[in-house]
Amino acid sequence: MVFFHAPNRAERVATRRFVVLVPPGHGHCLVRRAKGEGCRTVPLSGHVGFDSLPDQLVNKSVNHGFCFNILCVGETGLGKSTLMDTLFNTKFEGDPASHSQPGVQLKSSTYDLQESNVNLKLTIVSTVGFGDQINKEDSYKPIVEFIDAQFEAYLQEELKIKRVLHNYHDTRIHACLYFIAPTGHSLKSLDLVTMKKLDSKVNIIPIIAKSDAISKSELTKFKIKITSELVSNGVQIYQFPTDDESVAEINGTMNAHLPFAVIGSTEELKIGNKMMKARQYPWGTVQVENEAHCDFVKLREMLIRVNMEDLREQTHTRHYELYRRCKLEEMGFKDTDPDSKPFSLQETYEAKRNEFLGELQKKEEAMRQMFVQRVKEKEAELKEAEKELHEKFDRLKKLHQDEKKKLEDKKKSLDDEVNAFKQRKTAAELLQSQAQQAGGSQTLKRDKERKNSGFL
Ligand SMILES: Nc1nc2c(ncn2[C@@H]2O[C@H](COP(=O)(O)OP(=O)(O)OP(=O)(O)O)[C@@H](O)[C@H]2O)c(=O)[nH]1
Ligand SMILES: [Mg+2]
Repeated sequence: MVFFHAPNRAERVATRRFVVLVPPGHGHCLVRRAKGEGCRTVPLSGHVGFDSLPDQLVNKSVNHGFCFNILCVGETGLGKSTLMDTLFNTKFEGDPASHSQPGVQLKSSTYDLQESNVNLKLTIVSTVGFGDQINKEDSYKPIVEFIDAQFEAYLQEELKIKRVLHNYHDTRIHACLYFIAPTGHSLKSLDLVTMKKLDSKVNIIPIIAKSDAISKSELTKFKIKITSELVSNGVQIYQFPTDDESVAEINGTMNAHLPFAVIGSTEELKIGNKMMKARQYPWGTVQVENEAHCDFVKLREMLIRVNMEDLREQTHTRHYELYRRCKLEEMGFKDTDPDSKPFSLQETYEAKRNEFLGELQKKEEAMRQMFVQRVKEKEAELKEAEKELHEKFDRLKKLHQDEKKKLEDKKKSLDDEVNAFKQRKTAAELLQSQAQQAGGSQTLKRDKERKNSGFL
């Protein structure tokens, strides 16, 4: 059975102060005023009834219900799901992740829980694939982005004209349980880098997971080593508050036990004549809720039973406030102007609008200049190309003319040669025909002479 502490921390503080002001058995109230404030102390002569204010506050909160969001950051298989099941005494769904995820992801599940008449909307967000990549440089990024996304969603709701914050499902992370592997050596650089990136955004509670894997003496040294590494690297972990005197002592003691060494198990074993959550080994049994065996009870006490409200409050007043401030400053909102006068929303809006319009104009001008410059460059390029083309054309024209002249000269000389040849040919033919004629008359003469000599 899980017990939620109602009233919350603020209400407890309010109630305590009230008790101081109204001595039991007195029908009237001593109304005090703080020094320097301009109000008078007046006695009441009868019961008025505003002493029920804390009760009204508690009733309202109980009727409305509570929400609590836990982020479990830790390597695959370190016992995140088992610890959540053990802490809340139930079985949440959740399949084991594989070790072959290409990157880190976050898985979120929301559950409605009820204990006595208190309703709790619990969201458990777990890392999937954390520590499984060869290059772990960016492993923290999806976690930071997830936390910021929840802050951003809340801020957007706050900035709406019609906002419904009382009904809003607040998904901002209230507690980050950081699971440290039970190596017994020291923190891994992945742990240090991730915690350092998260410490200004979320309440980090470091825990040594599967602490049944470390011996008692090793565990003491391991805790000291982890604490000194966190300090030397400037990692701010969540400190249980000691300003509320009703819990100051227990919280102070518990701060010295951090990081809690936890063991998770949903298995119930009979020990003596009682059923207890435990893990059974060949050599014996380790009891989850036995403070001599591990710090599970301390964690449950601190996280759920004593400081749940402080974790919620710190998330809103410290981490969300920081996110909101940075975001609003980024958007140009300021509380005071350069003369330390309050800045009105209207002025801020107008200043931002003018700044935006100025920037827009500058950008437009720059773009216009760039356009003109580009056109000029293109024009020059085209002119250069045109000039080159003209030169090329002239060159080709000249070349063509030269070629043409050469060809004409060649043709003329060929024509001359042809004519000369023709003349030579005609002369040769004439000579040949003359020779043939001369040869023919001689043959005739010889035939005649032969004939004449034959008759003789
Ligand atoms: N020895 C030991 N084993 C544990 C402890 N807590 C869980 N386991 C075992 O470790 C294994 C993984 O536990 P899970 O709770 O699934 O771990 P997980 O971190 O949720 O794993 P993923 O979601 O897959 O990253 C299971 O076999 C659990 O029984 C523990 O405190 N000590
Ligand atoms: Mg799991």
